[in-house]
Amino acid sequence: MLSQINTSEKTSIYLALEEKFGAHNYHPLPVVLERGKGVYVWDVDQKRYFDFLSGYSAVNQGHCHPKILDSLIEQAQKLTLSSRAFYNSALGEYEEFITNYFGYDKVLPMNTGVEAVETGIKLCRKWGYEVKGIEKNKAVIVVCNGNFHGRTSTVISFSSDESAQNGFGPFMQGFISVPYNDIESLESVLNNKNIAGFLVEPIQGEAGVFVPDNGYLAKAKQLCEKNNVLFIADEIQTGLGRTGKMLACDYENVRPDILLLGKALSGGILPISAVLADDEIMLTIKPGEHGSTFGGNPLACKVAITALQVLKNEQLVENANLMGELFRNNLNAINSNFIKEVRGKGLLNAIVINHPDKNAAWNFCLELKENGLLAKPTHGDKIRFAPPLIITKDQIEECAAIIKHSLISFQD
Ligand code: IF1
Repeated sequence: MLSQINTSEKTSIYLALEEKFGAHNYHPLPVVLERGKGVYVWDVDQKRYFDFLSGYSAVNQGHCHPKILDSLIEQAQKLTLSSRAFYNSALGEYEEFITNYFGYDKVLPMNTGVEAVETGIKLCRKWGYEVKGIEKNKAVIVVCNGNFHGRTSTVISFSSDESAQNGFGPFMQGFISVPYNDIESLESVLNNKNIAGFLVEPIQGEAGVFVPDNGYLAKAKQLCEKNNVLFIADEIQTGLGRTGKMLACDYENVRPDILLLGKALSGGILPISAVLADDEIMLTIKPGEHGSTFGGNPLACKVAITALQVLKNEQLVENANLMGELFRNNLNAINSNFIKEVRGKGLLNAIVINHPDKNAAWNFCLELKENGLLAKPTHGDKIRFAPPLIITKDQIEECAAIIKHSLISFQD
């Protein structure tokens, strides 16, 4: 039975406000969230849901984590923004903390994930000219088909998604796209003297949680080293414990030359991103050549330190690994012909829907919503399941039961 859109009077008021006064750049599920705590969110009618999107993996630590909030509130009453025209008492402490945490010489602090991607591109190009010796304005960065790295004009220039590009040209030059998870294709382009870097998601999130073959990342890194090309890992969604390792690259012991982080770096409290690299790369950018108004603000620094401490102190990486395996086992045990595939690592998972109706995934998410679980389709027939990493065994089993129950009623 397809779920009728069932919205309360109060919900409808909020939907109408966004319809009338907001840009129509999203098509959200018809639910209006008002409060979040841990793995739960509540709508304006005080109905509780399991959040299986986690703000697109920004609330790995759970909604409104008390310790991260305390850091926010304490710093917010002291100094929120100094600008980088001056030093501030939180930035150096944060820079030392995060570079030790991930084992890099330096960090360039930014705000959104796509700003970290743009920064990584600029760093890679600068290194290409000043260290590798690439001819000026000839640097090329290799990317993968099916990538998602954000929505700025440069970044959509190398998207393979027509809807991400349509109407937004002309596009930035200097990118070559190869099939994901295809070492031969990557090798065939890397021996070009103008190649400066390879930008890759260790697992492609938006593409529908596309997990590459074991060994792909390690072989890609080896090829990059062999060809003096920088390996740039976009861990903005896969990083910070999401896949059951601190970084998804850790599954193959790959150390990126440039590491991009975002989202859960703040526990979903405010936009914080970071670019980590060693001196040979990072020091190619000189004073005044890059930055942003809020990059490295003291509020973000204190929040990020606590968000990173929470990941380790609450063993969220280990929990993501264990709960992810339990979740996939529960889903596979449902054994429904509606589920074509269950895939993922840690708590970054997705199911591929098997149904003739192109709206099946959307309608199934409406059914899940009715039954108290929020998830959203990606690219039509895939539904991503990514709860906060604090989720417990009992909650995983309760959610697997919700999915199973929803399947049965959906297919009736
Ligand atoms: C939307 C999903 C999309 C990202 C990776 C960089 C960024 C993202 C691997 C940019 C952002 C967000 C953007 C959001 C939906 C969500 C997303 F995969 F996570 F679901 F779009 F693909 N690298 N992903 O995933 O970070 O600038 O957004 O902070 O734009 O709808 P941002």
